[in-house]
Amino acid sequence: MSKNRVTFLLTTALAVATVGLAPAVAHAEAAPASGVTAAAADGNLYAWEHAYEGGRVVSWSGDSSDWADRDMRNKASSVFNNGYAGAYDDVLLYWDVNHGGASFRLCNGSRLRYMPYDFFNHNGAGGGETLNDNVASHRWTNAC
Ligand SMILES: [Ca+2]
Repeated sequence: MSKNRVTFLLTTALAVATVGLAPAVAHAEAAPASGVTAAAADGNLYAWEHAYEGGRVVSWSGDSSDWADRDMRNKASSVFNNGYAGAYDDVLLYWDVNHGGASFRLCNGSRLRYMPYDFFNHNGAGGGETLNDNVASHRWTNAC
């Protein structure tokens, strides 16, 4: 076997080894990401009657001028903005019906699991009051 032939074989073997290694490295890097998959956005705002997502749950894909439409006005104690990321993916929660009074910004992907310690901004009637059992309407916006 000539010296050139040996060099060719070694180079080929090295190339094969390198190619064989690349997918393994890529897979090792991709694996952790797939292991921490979060719940997929579904375009809805969720509200539960009790803290920690307990009790009855309702949802809206659009705006609501009065949470009585889901029998949830002044009853919600936990909420989750599971809207699709993009335009109009944030939610403003309002103290009064028809998007009136003070508001609270619930950014896309955010949740409040225990609302007694979350408060409306001082930007209208109900400002500074707890969100717990006080949300009456909401709308999707670009607030965050
Ligand atoms: Ca409640």
